[in-house]
Amino acid sequence: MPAVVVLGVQWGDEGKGKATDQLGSRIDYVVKFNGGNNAGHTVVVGGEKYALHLLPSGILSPGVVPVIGNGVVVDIEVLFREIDALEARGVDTSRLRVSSAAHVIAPYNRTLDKVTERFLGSRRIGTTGRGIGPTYADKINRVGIRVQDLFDEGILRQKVEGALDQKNHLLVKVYNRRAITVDETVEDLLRFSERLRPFVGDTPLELNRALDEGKTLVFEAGQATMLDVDHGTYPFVTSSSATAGGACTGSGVGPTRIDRVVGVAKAYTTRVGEGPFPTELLDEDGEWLRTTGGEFGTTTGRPRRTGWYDSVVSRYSSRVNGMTDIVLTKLDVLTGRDRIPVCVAYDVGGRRFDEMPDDQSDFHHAKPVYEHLDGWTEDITGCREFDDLPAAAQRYLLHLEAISGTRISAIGVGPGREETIVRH
Ligand code: 2SA
Ligand code: GDP
Ligand code: MG
Repeated sequence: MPAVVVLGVQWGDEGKGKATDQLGSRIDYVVKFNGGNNAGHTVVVGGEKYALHLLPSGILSPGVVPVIGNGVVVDIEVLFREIDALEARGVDTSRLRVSSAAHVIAPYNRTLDKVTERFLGSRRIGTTGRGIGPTYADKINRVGIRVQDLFDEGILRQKVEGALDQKNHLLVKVYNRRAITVDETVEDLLRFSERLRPFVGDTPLELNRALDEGKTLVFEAGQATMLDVDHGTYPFVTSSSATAGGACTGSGVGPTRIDRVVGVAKAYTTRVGEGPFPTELLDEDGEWLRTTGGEFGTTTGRPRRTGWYDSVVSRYSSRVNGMTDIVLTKLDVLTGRDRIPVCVAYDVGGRRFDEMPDDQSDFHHAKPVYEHLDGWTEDITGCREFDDLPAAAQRYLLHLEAISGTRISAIGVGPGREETIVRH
């Protein structure tokens, strides 16, 4: 498996960090290709818990080269905070590579993210407030700052001036804030540039050469399919391509070189932030899932919204990503339920939708059509083979596999690296 994409099937936090980390012993490079420090991956190694935001999960495996690809937006201060915290715990971060073409989150974009959300009021997206959306907007608007600009103060100054022309108008006239100066911004952006320099390089070239040499690459998505700017529940999405195509544009590796696309899905569903969520549970079952599953944001600590498994979402995700495998995580969380509902279709005002409605209003009004499967009470965290699982858990998995559009090749039965059942 020379090149594998690992991505989220639902609305994020499916356990992509753990899924990538697990492949660790067999891989040479882990490439982050979208998003920034809005992401939060929790990986548990030998009982030690690591929360990663900007760094790819591969940083925890000795010998793996972690790469921040051109599609990522980088908050340089956060990057070094994360590096320092890991170094303090004995993790070697010296192998990190950062694309010279990645965009940098400027301080004014963090400010704009927060004030825009406040301004939107009830129409807010529920962003992480890290400046992600405004930085991608600058990229598309061609007024972004790239990593390579940090090594030429003259060019950086020019670009910041150009960007601030627009921002200050917005900040002062619309949001009633003080204007931001070019000097303070340039000073802020240059603070870590010398420290950053040794990590920076032509990562598309390095990755393609690594593939030529037969190395194994994992492309690790931030966020998830339903938060993808094209394929997600727009406008309640993040501003990057979290789907399989993003792995190519965000890394400079062509689609013909990708061998497998692994979708990570929870055995139920969660969502952070605003936006439609058909299987959401606003009752005690939802609270039970949140408490039992520990569903609180890795980055912001926000409680995650919870609901039952939605196979309409999984089939949609299977399609738009060309998924070859599903890793189904957190099956252990469902232990102890008498019956487990699984959404197989939607009802929209009396019309049945077996597939994702392409009209946003229909999706906003979608009510889940459930099938009810038998639950199990046995502790499954010690299971390492499919056959070790109780019969009802096996039936639950086989049913999910039949309705999700892709084979389930691994199953998570606990947060630890080893708490996994591998089928294929
Ligand atoms: P943004 O900040 O512009 O990317 O926010 C836009 C939407 O994308 C959602 N989003 C996320 N959803 C789930 N997990 C994310 N990462 C953190 C985690 C979240 C946290 O791993 O737990 O700690 O709160 C993530 N990042 C962005 C966000 O909620 C908005 O709906
Ligand atoms: P990511 O953003 O997709 O990497 O996911 P997060 O790390 O934000 O959230 C997933 C959470 O589930 C983390 O706390 C993981 O440690 C935990 N986790 C992953 N797989 C399993 C599993 O199979 N069982 C249990 N109980 N927890 C898991
Ligand atoms: Mg997460």
